[in-house]
Amino acid sequence: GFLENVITHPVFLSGKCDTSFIEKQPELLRIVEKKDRATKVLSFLGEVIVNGSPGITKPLKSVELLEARVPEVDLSTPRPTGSRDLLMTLGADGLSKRILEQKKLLITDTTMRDAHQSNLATRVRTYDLLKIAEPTSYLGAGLFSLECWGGATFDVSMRFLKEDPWQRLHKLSEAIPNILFQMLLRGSNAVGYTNYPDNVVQRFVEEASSSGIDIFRVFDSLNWTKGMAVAMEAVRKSGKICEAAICYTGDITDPTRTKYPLEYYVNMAKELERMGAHILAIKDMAGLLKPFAAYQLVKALKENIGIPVHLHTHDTSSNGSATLLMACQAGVDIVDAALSSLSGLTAQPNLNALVAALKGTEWDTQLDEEGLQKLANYWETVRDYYAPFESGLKNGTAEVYHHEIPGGQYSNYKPQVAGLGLLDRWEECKEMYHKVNLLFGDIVKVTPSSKVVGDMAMFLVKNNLDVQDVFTQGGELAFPESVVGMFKGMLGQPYQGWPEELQKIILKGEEPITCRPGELLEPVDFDEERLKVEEKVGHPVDDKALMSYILYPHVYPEFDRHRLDHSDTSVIPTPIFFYGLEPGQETSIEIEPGKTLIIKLNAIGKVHPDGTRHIFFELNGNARSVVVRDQS
Ligand code: 3PY
Ligand code: ZN
Repeated sequence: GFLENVITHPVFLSGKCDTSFIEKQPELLRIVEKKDRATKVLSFLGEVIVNGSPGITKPLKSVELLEARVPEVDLSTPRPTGSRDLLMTLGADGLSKRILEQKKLLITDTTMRDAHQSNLATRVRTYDLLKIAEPTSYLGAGLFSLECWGGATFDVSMRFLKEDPWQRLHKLSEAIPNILFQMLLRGSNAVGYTNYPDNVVQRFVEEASSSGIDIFRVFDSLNWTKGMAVAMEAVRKSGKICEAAICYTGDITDPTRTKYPLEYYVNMAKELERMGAHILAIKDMAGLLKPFAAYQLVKALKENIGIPVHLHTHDTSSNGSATLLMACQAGVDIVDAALSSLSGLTAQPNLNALVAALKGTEWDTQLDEEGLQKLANYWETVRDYYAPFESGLKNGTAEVYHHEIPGGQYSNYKPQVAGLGLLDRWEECKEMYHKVNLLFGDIVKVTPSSKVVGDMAMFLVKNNLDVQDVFTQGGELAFPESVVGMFKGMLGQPYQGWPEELQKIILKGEEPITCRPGELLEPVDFDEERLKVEEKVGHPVDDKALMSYILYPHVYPEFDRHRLDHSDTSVIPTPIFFYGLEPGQETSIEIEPGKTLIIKLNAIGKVHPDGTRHIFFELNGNARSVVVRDQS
């Protein structure tokens, strides 16, 4: 090892050296690096083998999972040109016009973001994304865009997967240079759950843009356009495509739901067009846009605005495909769908089926059906790795029209409910979500406002309260922090304002704000924050890591700690990462291009009196062991 290298080194043996000795002998350090990384990986694997993965109560056996077959593409043939090449030549305005000129339906593939956010609790790892990236750039070259970043992926990748979201984006964009990359940006909430100062939102957009994002879908969780302006301007300034979203809620075809009629959406769309949107998105985050409503809405939007319309829905009810087809008939320009094996349920409708349905029609997508099937086959096998994160839904449910829980929240809400020990009252928690929405005045529910509704619903169920009790016992109740913040105005203003009596009860005398929260927040001093984080983690950080820290000041240092302790574990194959190895099982881990560790688990030692175990490995043929504390 390193020590051996040092004490046997001639300079060291001569005694003519001080501490600069090591610095002057770079080869010694290289050995440290190499040996260290293997040890770090082994310590991580030992941890997983003994104590399992956090949050996985029913682990699978990695040895029983199949290796996903990566479709073969002839990499010696030139990569087909795609939508990104078009953006390069036409610019954002030119591309927006070009979209309007074509008849075929354009498709965004959400497999790499919303589909797994909705169906697999956002857990899909960079490892699995990268393996299919290059084939996607060939077989999916006709896609309008790949939604592959933003939303909850930023947080979850660091918090639970212990990997760097910026590195994911960078590597994906290297492998897929020809298709537009799309991200979901929560307006002033960026990729977080709270309002950030304007200069943070601006800097975030700059970093994301220079890291490979081409289309920013910007929304506000209360449809408050004032809360979108800073992000939209930043996107326009970056030269990328500003796609502004109207979030759809309620039901325009139900005469009893009067708060959000068709005109409400048309007016908002016109305003977003005036604010500089290149594309208008209908963000139907819960899948509430029924097929005939979709026809009406798209038709009205196409008649009233001059920019392309991009429809995003969720298939929670299982009416999703019908909604897309009706939108198509009404003249929608682009729709979101997910590769079949990750589609449906709370995620997007089935992309492969949609392409087949439109074949030979005037909207024919001209996509490569066979190629897309190969991509879907890959994801079918990969999905099995993530079985513990499935939502448990086995079929679509029209109940979503009642509870209105967004697709991306559904697979999170259930584990949260379980975490509070309320799983036996799951039905009640869904019903309470509905009641809380009405209590709050029937608001737009999407991250983070949807999380606030969920927090309040769980709070009431947990404390055996009903919504009426808020009015009679409100004074004594310690409402969740997120609820107080929202009623204070920290997520912006809802359409027609907050219910006044309720707002008074929740704020307990505190005055709400009605201005843009970003105006009140001090701009972040990036140099100061950098000093803070560098002191915390003990090493220099780059601009992207600094941004991760500013957005997630508690999560980032923990993630950084993991990387120091265990090295970059995103290179570990997913079944091994989550479920470890069985005695006798072998795996290979490419820690960097051309550098592979062959690791075999030989045996798991007995528990020592101090609660630790020895885990015996073979690393590239040599016996190695690590000591792990058994937490059981
Ligand atoms: C997110 O903000 O992550 C969403 O997917 C909202 O629909
Ligand atoms: Zn969505």
